[in-house]
Amino acid sequence: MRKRLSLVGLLGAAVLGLSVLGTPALAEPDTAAGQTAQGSRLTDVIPAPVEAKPNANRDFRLSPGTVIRVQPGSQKARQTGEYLAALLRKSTGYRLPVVASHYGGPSAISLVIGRTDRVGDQGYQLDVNRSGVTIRANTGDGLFSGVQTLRQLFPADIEGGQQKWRKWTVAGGSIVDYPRFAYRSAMLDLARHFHTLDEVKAYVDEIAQYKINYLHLHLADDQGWRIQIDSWPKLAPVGGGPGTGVDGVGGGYLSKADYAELNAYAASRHVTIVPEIDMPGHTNAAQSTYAELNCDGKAPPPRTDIEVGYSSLCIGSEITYKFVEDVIRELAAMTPGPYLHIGGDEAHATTPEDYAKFEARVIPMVAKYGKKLQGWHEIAKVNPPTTAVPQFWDTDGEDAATAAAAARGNKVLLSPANKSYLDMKYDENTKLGLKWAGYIEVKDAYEWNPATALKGVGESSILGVEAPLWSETLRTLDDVEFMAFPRLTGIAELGWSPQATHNWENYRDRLAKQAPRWVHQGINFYRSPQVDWK
Ligand code: IFG
Repeated sequence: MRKRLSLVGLLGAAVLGLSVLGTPALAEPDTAAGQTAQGSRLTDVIPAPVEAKPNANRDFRLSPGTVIRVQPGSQKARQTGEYLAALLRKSTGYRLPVVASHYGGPSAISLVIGRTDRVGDQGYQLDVNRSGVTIRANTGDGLFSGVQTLRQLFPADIEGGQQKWRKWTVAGGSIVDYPRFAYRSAMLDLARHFHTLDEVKAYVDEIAQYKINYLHLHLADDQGWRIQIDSWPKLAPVGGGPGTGVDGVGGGYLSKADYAELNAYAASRHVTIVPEIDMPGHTNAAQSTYAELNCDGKAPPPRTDIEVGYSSLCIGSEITYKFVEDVIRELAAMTPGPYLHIGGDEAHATTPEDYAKFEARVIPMVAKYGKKLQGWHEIAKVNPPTTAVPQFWDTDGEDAATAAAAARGNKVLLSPANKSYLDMKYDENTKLGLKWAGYIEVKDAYEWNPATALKGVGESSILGVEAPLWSETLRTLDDVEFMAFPRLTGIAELGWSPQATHNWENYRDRLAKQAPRWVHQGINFYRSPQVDWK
């Protein structure tokens, strides 16, 4: 991943070179209880843990002899152990071997998957003592979440790419933690502008540190088709060819091999990919590639503008359903995750009757190929199966069809555009982004409650939250990061932490302390004037 060799890092390496003979103790100023110098307190973590009990008498200092201990026979624990070791070795220079053993010795970080009360299948318990750290969870996902928390308990320097010579102290105490909502998601639009496999992998790493566990990829739209489909072989190379994308500069697509690699990489970060093929609207890239997909048999020209709502598959034509089924079949076969998103938004060029006819034929295809269905909340109008997930994206906090679906038992994914759309400008000075849903500053993205965001859809009907990032105005990973950070961390906290912990003043202090980490990671975040950045 991208690392910027900082001057500090180079100086640090020079000091290290001088100090091979000994390790003179670095004085570390005394600090408030539970706050190690430049380290962070248990209560600084984002998302805020359910329960954090600092204990200043139990600080742990990593040493060159520390081991990372995993219980014998657990491949999941070992994978997370290796992930943690890689994170810590870079900046400490310590060997930190991952050992499978029942006992860690005098200085160990122990990762254990075993019966752990109170934390469910995504939570963890974390205990810091003088002799080491223990993270316990019921599952690999929970263990990985615990490691993301531990990562934040080390000084921010831990995120540096070069060895730095200093004390690596973790504040003592214990945490019991588990998520409010099981589904916490980001969305990246590859259709308006193609983001490369490496850029998406970098984004996976960035969102995983805040316990986001799903990444929705918008893979097809009017301007571009971004995933290889063998049975319609021109879709990707033509629909995603050079010059496709807004302003004609967003060309590219994921081959099946790329997509497999991305899913595997995301899985190693405990992030599940949810692919979206938007239909029956937002389909110009497919229809400009295959003339037979148009009612008049004529292929419209490719589009590089940002207008929406003008395209529609040909609802009355049989070849449309062969096309859709071929795409769903191939996409389901290459997607390890349980969900397929079939879009359904802004079908302004499709009559309501035709929309209902289309969805009635297409919705069953998703289950036929073994997946659970997601769609923008417009699909709620056609009474989809109660296993389908409408994704709410409007701005007025109300949609009768979605509320009716929730009453029938559908779980709703919340992404209200005026709170969670990361492509909205921060304010009138933001160069990137759009503003149709209003400006969204850091506080706006944080100060809302999913349980009261949508009329008639209460806590028990909410699957989780998502922060979509549309790419009409984005060109680089720096652009993605500028719009995503810091607002994405607020959505991550809304998805994970108890509502009782939501407090803007407390959050903005914790957010400020993330900045040195983002600088080390090379994340191009927006320095909002609402936060006193460290
Ligand atoms: N709405 C469109 C998106 C995108 C967005 C940009 C949805 C579901 C505006 N549909 O959001 O395609 O253009 O903010």
